[in-house]
Amino acid sequence: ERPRPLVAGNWKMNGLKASEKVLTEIQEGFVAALRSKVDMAICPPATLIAQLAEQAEGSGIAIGGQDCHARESGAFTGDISAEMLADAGATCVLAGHSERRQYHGETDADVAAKAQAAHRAGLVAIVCVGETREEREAGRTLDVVRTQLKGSVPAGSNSTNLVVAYEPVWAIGTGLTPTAADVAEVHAAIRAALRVLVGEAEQDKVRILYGGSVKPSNAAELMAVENVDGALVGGASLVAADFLGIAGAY
Ligand code: G2H
Repeated sequence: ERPRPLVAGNWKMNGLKASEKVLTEIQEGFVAALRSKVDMAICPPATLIAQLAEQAEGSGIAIGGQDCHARESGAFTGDISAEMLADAGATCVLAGHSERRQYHGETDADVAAKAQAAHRAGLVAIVCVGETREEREAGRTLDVVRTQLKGSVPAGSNSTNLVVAYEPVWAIGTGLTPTAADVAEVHAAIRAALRVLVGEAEQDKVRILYGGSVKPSNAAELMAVENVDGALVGGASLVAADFLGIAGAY
């Protein structure tokens, strides 16, 4: 039995108060037939979490953060803790998105600490992994993804507090996507690695999302791949019709 799919939107650094309209449209389109098949989450910028969490209440759409600090509070100017996200109404948070790894130098150990903080605050951690173009061309994809997973998934993770997102860095925002066979290979390797990380009884229930240039036109093919239990959607999650189209691919 496959886990219930999750379609999560990552708005990145996009969205103002007026973006409530996008959520309104998504809510209107998240009709019973769709709701019965997929879970949905939106990770807006932190400034919008409280507002959108209030708006989304009762709609079945979860609101999440895009990052959190490892500590609960303290002298960390500009940072936001997992507890603050939870207090604002978030129920999940991305950890180790490649843009955080790339632009903020986050290491696997940093990502594990953030995911652990998420668990401490009662949030689901969506841990992101993925290889660069150079790593893929050097044939190191599976090695890189296994190493990232091992270093980024904290102890105490299970199928209710962990989601893994595989996002090949070269596919992010580029319009390029790996072939279904490539995705199948990496997701199978992630599933196998999860055996060790969360245990035999939990590994097949952990959702493994694919992310990187997912759009309505390629969603059905990607989502049909074995061990693909949903999508992490960037650009297309900013347009309600596209995001709903992707969720409708199930
Ligand atoms: C990958 C993805 C969402 P996009 O970063 O996290 O973005 O769908 O724009 O490639």
